[in-house]
Amino acid sequence: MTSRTHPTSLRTAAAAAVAVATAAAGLAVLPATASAATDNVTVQYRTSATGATADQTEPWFEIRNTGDGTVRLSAVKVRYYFKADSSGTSYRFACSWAVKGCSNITGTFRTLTDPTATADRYLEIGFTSGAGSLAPGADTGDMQLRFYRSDWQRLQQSDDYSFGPSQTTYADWPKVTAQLSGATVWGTAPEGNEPTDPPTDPPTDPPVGGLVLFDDFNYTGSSDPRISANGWNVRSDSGGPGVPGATWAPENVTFTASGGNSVMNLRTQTAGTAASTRQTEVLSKATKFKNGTYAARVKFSDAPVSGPDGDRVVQTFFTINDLKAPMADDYSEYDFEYLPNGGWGEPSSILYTTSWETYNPDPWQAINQHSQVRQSWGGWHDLVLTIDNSAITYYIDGQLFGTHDAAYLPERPMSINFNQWLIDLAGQTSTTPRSYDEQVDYVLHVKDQVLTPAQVDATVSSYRTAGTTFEDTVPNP
Ligand SMILES: [Ca+2]
Ligand SMILES: [Ca+2]
Ligand SMILES: [Ca+2]
Repeated sequence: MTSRTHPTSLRTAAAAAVAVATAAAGLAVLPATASAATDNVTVQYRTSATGATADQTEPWFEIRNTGDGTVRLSAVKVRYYFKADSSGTSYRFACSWAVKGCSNITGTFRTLTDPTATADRYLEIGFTSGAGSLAPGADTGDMQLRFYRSDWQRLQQSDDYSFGPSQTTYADWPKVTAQLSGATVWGTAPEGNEPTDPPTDPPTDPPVGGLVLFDDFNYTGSSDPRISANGWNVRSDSGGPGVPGATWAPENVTFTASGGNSVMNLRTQTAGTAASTRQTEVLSKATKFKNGTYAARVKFSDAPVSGPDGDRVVQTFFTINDLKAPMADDYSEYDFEYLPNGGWGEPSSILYTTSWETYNPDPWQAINQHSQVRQSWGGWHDLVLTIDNSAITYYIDGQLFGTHDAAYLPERPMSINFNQWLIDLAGQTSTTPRSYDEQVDYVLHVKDQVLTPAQVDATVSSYRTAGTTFEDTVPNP
């Protein structure tokens, strides 16, 4: 890991002014005129499961670019509308085979806002950036998709809006819809259910497909060999950030149970001197995480476990890569940082989310955008960060916390990190020992997919239902 020498401090007016100036310069270099190309796609459909009832529905698609501009597949959504067997029935999506690669195709079920006689749900097909683009006239080739009841009972498809039992070879099929960057460009939705952007229909099941890191942090201790085998470093060196001369204490990373769940505890301690200051950090060994969704359930603490309060600790969840040179713009960092006792000029509790373009360590200069809320954030919180090609968005406990601009998007992959460190020793000058805990229940990353906080919860629940405490299918770049 890079030594994170820059305090994410000095969120000064000067830094903000630099950020604004950079954003304005960015706008100035955009092309003077937008492309005049017209965008359009058509959707062809066939099915190999033609029965009124079936073990699974098999909507196979080919999407063709019939416009004269290039179509990025990650901007395309296709909806297949159907009537659920009952309101309580859940479904699972799968991809059997696809020219564009099943790992690049996603499926999400949502509930229709205005149900009709033949549709109260839909399967929404999407694409990750790995699916690439369609040149004018090009198509996706075969996408052999299917979905089935979670309980594996037969499903009825004769009452489904988008089902076409006679469509045994590919042909245009307007009873599914396609959206391109949110605009409906193909097909007719069930009456009263024109697609909206973003979708207002709630997802009913976690998305399936794509590349995921999930860790429920179910380990026995900091020396459990599975921690390293699963791709984590427990930091043990010295160096920044934090009090000069402090060290990083792997033995202060422990595992305990909370509410029937294994949680990781990062304990940071001090007795008012650099030599007695022991900070904690756990970070992924791989720098392979970029666009997509990052989530963690984290317990911040407002007070020490024992000893006098007041230290300027920073409790974090963040992603980062290395600064190759001062002000190098391919630096990337996205932070949740809680300061229970203030610091960086703040008198008391404050939570920051910060998106970094770059910085210069000396003389200090920061180009970032941040959001902040001054209040206590002690206790458990659901932290979600999403990054796509247009924005960086932070949520806490399902509520939007901040949206940051495209000027701060990452240029290169990053690591995933949790740490707790001390800005300085000025918040509490006593030499009485004290320690502070930050706890982490799980971490989730879904590559190249923007999940809602509800979808994050559903995804974590599905891992727990399956008894899976760890999975990592995110490839190295
Ligand atoms: Ca049905
Ligand atoms: Ca856990
Ligand atoms: Ca950058």
